[in-house]
Amino acid sequence: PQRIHLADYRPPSHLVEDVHLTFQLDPKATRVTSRIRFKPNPDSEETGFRLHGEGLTLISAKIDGTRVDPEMVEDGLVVAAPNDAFTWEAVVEINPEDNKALEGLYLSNGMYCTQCEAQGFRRITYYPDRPDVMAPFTVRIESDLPVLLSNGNLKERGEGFTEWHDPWPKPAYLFALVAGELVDVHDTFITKSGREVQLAVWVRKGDEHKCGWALNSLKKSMKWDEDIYGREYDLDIFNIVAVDDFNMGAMENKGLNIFNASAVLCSPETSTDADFERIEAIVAHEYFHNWTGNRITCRDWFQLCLKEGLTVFRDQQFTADMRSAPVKRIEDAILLRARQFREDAGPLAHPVRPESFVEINNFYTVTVYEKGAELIGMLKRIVGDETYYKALDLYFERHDGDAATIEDWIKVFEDAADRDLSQFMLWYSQAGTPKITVTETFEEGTHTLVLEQSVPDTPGQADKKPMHIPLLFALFDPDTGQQFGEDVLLELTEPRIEIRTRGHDRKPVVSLNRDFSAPVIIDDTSRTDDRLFLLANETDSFNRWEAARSLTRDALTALATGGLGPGEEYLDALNGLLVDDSLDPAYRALILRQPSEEEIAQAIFDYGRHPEPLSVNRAADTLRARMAAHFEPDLPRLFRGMQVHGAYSPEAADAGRRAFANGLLTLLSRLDGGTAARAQFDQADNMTNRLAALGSLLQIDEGAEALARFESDWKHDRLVMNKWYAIQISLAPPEAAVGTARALTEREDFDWTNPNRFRAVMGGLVSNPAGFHDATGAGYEFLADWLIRLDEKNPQTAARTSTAFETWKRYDPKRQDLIKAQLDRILGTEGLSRDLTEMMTRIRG
Ligand code: DPP
Ligand code: ZN
Repeated sequence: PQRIHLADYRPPSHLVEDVHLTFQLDPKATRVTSRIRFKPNPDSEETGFRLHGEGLTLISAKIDGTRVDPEMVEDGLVVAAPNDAFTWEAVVEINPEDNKALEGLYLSNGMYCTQCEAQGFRRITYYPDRPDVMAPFTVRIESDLPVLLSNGNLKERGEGFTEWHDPWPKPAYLFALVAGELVDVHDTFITKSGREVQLAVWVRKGDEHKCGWALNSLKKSMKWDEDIYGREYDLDIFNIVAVDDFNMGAMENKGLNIFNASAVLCSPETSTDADFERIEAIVAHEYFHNWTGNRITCRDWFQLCLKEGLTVFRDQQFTADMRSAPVKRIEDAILLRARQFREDAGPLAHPVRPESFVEINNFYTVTVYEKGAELIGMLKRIVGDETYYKALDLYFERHDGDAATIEDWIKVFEDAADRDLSQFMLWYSQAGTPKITVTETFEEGTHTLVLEQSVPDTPGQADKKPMHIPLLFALFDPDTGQQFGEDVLLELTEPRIEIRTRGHDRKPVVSLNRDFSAPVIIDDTSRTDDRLFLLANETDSFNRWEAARSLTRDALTALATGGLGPGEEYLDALNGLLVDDSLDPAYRALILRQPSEEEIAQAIFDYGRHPEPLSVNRAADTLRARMAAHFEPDLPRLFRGMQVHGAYSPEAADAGRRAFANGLLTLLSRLDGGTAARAQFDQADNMTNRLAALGSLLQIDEGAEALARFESDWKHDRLVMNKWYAIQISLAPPEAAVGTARALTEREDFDWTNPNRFRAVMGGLVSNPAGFHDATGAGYEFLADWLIRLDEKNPQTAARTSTAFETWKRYDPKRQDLIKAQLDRILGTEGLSRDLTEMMTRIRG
């Protein structure tokens, strides 16, 4: 397959003035008629006229009304075209029913829908399918189905058809069409300039009661974007549609967002607090794309982080405002470290703006999204809040209607802040997580802090330059527990700096990278007593949590490698935080939450040893047991005190209490044999408490009865059953995990072409590392079998799931051999997709 390079970017040969599409919908033979007005692009040196197309049956083609006979090439067609403007007309036929890749136009449970990002539009008709070609679209849909939707405003509706017009020029990846037997739940929003917008969430009949939260989240997002960024919505309609079969979480198509049902439908009985929070954030994310993505789009797919990093940053700000900012910061850091640091440390490491790819779908990654968002946060911290919003205003003013680049983005910051940010640009081009080594010396009242930065080599990149790293830091007085002076924002630009302070009686305590100001690894050589000090005295809530986290990580790492377990002092300190009622319960829940087994495995590997997944699993179990024993005097009272009474509310306050209570329940279950968990399972009126109780029971191997009850209560609800599938695999005893997963795939309702169901099983297994890494290799073989099978139908989801193998070099030689054999087997499969071939090749290294 062909590799595409950023350096080869050339402006398109032609621009599009407008697009008319007519769809005659039919499950097996949908006709798409296009009428497109092209004109030569004055900024292009390309000659020749070429359109993308994939899997299309061309019925007829005309240029200016005269039939032409295009030459078919690998990814489309080439045809002789006039030197000035002309009209292209084509009729093609496509087969939505056979489309299980879920890209382009497909059928999901009898409903037509589309997914065009990144390159799905070329599976609908011939077109210059690249984001820098933007045009207004008019779309006519012909079908007997009752609901026929497309982008923009509804122009006309008649017997068996609708016609839509989207006046905002857009790239083809934002095109959308939906048709089916849908019902809507609707509302209105009045924009700040007084325009009324019709809002609707479209679902299958029977799901109406699960739409309210998404609709409400949409209204909050619209208001927030007006208040914080001054951005107003720009059409008369905003539609959201829930689809059962969807590769991603959701898609920001102009005026017609299409959502994975799991990212929109929710109710207290069927959804957890985490689902509510996630749905609120995804609705916001897709809505915010209207400005950062749609009005200003990407020039090419290498610039994906331009819209995704910024939009993730905006949805993180939104969640912080709707809920708790400190809790959100910690959650984001946990995710970043668990998934992005891991990506950055392995064979799939790539820059936030990649320089080449084979399949762009493989670059919708945590690096582009989450690390991309961290870069925005660092920019904001470097230039300050006021200048940040000035830069954003300038961005919208200067680039509205553009297909822009990262250079354009950085330029608005340079102009608004009047400073040179060329070193900061390295964050976009250098892959790998920077590491900062800390050394402290204390002599005759002088404290010296030495910080040295380095960026590790990553595939295809070595010998990196020093980065521009904003580090928020403070010094504490060890005697009073007070901070010396104000926070300082250090801007590290050199490979090494020294910070010297004088006149101390005793060595001060350093708190570095407060608020997780930079996505870096601090090589943490600080002593246990410094961390215990920060646990007690740090006023930055992130670093206070960080102190607890790193102590827990050390305890687990020690336990897993045959060392001593957690010290009394540490357990006492944790206990002190748990009973401290001045602390937000959500925050205490985070203090209590253990690092994942994955994180511990990585920590052991970083110390230069191969992690043994079973030992890590046992260490986690031992630590829980020790904690339960140590906290026993306070546990029952704390647990009771955190119960929420009254009607269920998904808002942060109640959700935080439930999160903490359910963390406590896990410990309590080790003391009472599951009595409290069983009672909670029976009495819960919401999914959060029900699922948490089930989890607690499964962890002590007492879950069988509850699992059966859960199934009989919810077998009619696909989304709830995905939870049932996942939890019993992820919490199975390691030796039973693969068997459980396999047995579930043999069930009647294991519809593996549904990405959510497929992920429930494969994701469940992978999140049970001691099960997945079973020493016989059974887990590897099972996953490989399913990747090969799914790849034939849905390469995108197969490729995404294959990242489970990205950590393979972390494990012992025997496991490495077993995994390598599976990688080779997959690679040797005939007809393997471009997606999975690229992933396997990169992972194998
Ligand atoms: N729908 C995906 C997202 O919003 C891709 N744009 O991130
Ligand atoms: Zn996005």
